[in-house]
Amino acid sequence: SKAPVNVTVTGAAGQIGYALLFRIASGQLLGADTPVKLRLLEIPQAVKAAEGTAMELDDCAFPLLQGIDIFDDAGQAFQGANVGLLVGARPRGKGMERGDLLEANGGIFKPQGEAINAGAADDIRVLAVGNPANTNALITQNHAPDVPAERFNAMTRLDHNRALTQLAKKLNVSINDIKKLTIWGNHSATQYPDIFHAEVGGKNAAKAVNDQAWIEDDFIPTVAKRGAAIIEARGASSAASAANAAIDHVHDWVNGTPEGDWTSAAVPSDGSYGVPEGLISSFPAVSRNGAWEIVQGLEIDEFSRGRIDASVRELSEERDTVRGLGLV
Ligand code: NAX
Repeated sequence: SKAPVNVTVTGAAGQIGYALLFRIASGQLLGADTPVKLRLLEIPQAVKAAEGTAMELDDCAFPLLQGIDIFDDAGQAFQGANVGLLVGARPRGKGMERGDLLEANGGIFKPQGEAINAGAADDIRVLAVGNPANTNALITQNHAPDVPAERFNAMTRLDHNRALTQLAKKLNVSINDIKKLTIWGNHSATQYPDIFHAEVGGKNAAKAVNDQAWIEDDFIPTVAKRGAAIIEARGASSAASAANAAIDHVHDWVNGTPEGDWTSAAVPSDGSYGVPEGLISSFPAVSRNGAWEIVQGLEIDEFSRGRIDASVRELSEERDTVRGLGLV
């Protein structure tokens, strides 16, 4: 039988953590034939809550779950980690400027990068979920120089999944009929959900929609502001859907994406589509042999160019800010 995979989850006692851990332990992250060991990282005040979640995990008697360890020290939590899900982050407080937010998160993601560099397994794959996810991934990557840069991703899969459903509803088709949708840029309000290369039942999705006003005034803002709409409705931010997207992202990264389709993942740019090299930006991506490849050769029209550039500009500004803080 297969050796267990060590999965480190930060922010394990938070609401995404609660939605995520049971799915990892049941085999949905890596597949039904892969045993897992969970390594949970929390701040000291939340260790007790993480212990409570671990008790419930025990009570599920998951056949694939081979162990749970809980830590309040990043160095220990990332020892031997094969997968790191970086969920715990500092939320934006009242009156906090973007620079303050990036600095506070630097205090979390810099030591986690160092811990990954020092102790993670050679095949470590890291997904930043905690916001600002793209730049948190960049900070982590910069403090793990011995790990290949492409092993650091940020999550835009929730945005991708949100966009799939909005488009499916508009066209009154099944999710399964839609292929090749793309989220470009930053996981923020500037993100660009692109249906100009998407296909529905093999035909171009934008042509099937045939309504530029819907794309600009309805679809794009609905997807980009969905997080706020969830908070407004639920009184709490997206949790189960965010956990689901993290599962989808890592599952596809490890096991590959289906032929004839792609997904969206924020990966280090190689300069494709004019995105400055090194920025962790969302692209159309396929996964082959355990690694992401940015889909090449898409024609970008003027409308899409403007949207991509605006989101990438924001990512560049975030990078400049964390550079100024000495974090990258
Ligand atoms: P919660 O506040 O419920 O949980 C966060 C947990 O992280 C807390 O238990 C906290 O104690 C822990 N934590 C804080 N600092 C830590 C550290 N240094 N090491 C380990 N743990 C630490 O937030 P939750 O709703 O679970 O959201 C977590 C993050 O996901 C937030 O940053 C949120 O903005 C982000 N999201 C990202 C999404 C995406 O699509 N990329 C969507 C959902 C979500 O908004």
